[in-house]
Amino acid sequence: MKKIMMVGKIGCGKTTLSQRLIGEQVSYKKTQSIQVIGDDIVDTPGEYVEQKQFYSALIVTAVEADVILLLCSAIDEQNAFSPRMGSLFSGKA
Ligand SMILES: Nc1nc2c(ncn2[C@@H]2O[C@H](COP(=O)(O)OP(=O)(O)OP(=O)(O)O)[C@@H](O)[C@H]2O)c(=O)[nH]1
Ligand SMILES: [Mg+2]
Repeated sequence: MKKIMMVGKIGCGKTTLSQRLIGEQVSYKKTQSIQVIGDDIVDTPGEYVEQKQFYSALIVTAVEADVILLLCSAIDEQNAFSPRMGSLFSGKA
């Protein structure tokens, strides 16, 4: 599997999706720091995209990932991503 990094607002479902992708039982646990789930998924806290001072942490963590998933909740009326924000990640997003 390609190395995936999850990026998105608090509670959008990054950890839940990661657990489902590796076939783990879904259990709620607030992500407080960058976590590796299974062998190939890097899960990030929603605060890292909601607070600009953490963008640099996302950018350096993305170096090891093949694909960056920018996730939005289907029921959220606003997303956290500015136009062309994916370009921060060298075309991997
Ligand atoms: N607070 C809370 N939310 C839960 C619980 N069980 C499921 N959820 C819901 O699960 C949704 C997705 O949660 P996560 O997958 O942890 O979301 P996330 O994107 O990883 O969020 P962060 O880790 O905070 O960045 C949330 O929007 C919650 O509404 C629970 O026990 N407590
Ligand atoms: Mg999480």
